[in-house]
Amino acid sequence: MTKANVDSLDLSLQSKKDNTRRNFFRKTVLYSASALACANILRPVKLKADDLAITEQAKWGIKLGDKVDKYPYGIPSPYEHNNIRRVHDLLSSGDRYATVSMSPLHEQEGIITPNGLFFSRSHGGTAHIDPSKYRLMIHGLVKKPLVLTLDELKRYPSESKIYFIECPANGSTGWRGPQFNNLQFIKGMMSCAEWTGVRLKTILDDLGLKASAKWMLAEGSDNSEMARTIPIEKALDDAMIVWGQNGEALRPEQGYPVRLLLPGWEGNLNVKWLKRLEFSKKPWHSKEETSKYTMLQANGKGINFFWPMEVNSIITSPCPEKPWKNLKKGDLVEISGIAWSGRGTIKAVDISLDGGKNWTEVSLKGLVLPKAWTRFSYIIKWDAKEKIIISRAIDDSGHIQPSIDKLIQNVGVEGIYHRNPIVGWQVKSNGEVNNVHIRS
Ligand SMILES: Nc1nc2c(c(=O)[nH]1)N[C@H]1C(S)=C(S)[C@@H](COP(=O)(O)O)O[C@H]1N2
Ligand SMILES: [Mo]
Repeated sequence: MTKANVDSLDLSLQSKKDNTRRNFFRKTVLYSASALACANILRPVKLKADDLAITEQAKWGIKLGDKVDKYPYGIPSPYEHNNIRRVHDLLSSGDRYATVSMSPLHEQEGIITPNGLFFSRSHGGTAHIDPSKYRLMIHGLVKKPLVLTLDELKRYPSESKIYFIECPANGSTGWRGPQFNNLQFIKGMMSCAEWTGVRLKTILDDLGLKASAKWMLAEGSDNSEMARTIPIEKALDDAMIVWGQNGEALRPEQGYPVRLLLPGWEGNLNVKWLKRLEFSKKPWHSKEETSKYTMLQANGKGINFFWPMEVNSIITSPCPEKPWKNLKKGDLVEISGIAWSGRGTIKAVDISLDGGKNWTEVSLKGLVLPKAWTRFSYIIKWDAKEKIIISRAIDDSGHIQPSIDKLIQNVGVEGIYHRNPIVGWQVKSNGEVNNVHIRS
């Protein structure tokens, strides 16, 4: 086992050569955009003045609806029954306590994952903590060690920030081939939310960190007693102790009442049901950073302490669960997806319709925030021909998604963490979508 600095094994640093290639192929952008300017999204149809769906009173409008207070806590429309998290037996070894329930990315709109759909990964089941019994201990190399209740913790000034959380194993299910023909099971080990809590730096400024403190241990109080060591630089940078998730208390699956949030870093470092932060001179080498969560390289050696999630992207529409239906040649249709990077902000996303020969820079829509999901969109004119549609993201730290082959050269095939290669879908002439393994 060797230790290394985060940047010493660079999975996806953009090379000069890649830059030139990108600029060359970008020249095609203007051409394709102008070709679309004169087309319509929907073909005009003849209006039917006597369309019963419009002229007759609908059956849901004849009677009164539900009483407005029927659901003190609202529930989704019963027609949205397919928009649910899922566990796959292949990944759960028959056990629903130490596994992952994946987010339905094919149903995801925008960049905020609803709380009931946030992916849930636990090593010892979902703990339920009575908030009045909750305590957080902060000790070790601090001048004023203390134990906080939840009310006391919430007296610190709060912030709300949008960040994704991604398990480093996300993508591993598609790494060696198209094992699942399904977006949810390929990329559903991630979600994005607005988190509310206090910056860890605010607490540490208050308690007084000793100069010798170089590492922080974060420990959970659940059955797995998940513990991870975090370098002090991250603790003093953007780390947060959070109690809010999309405008309400954290969900039990996300660590109610309090979790650690380390924006952009491996999911497992975001310790849930947080009970203790200890500051020390040296790292701990907990079970999670020796037996798990090390980064296996091509030479068979593992690196421990490999933190940031790499720049990445995935097309969410179309996808195998959401094929293109009833498209006619000449129709305009939107390709949409999510890009993200644990190292910074998404700078650009390129899409190729031919498996990587030609690339076009596409638009980023809505909020473009550091360490948060970013939506991208590209409207094409459907030509009813089979395509391989893939995306690649570039972030403002200079990283670009590598091809599968380039990543294999760097890290070999055996490991399962930090797999961020360019992936995508085969879209058939009838609009059906399949997972394909694109080697180049
Ligand atoms: N206490 C504790 N914290 C934990 C875990 C756990 O099992 N126990 N799982 C970790 C892992 S492996 C991941 S990927 C993230 C998942 O966060 P989520 O369940 O909120 O999506 O939580 C991390 N924090
Ligand atoms: Mo994880």
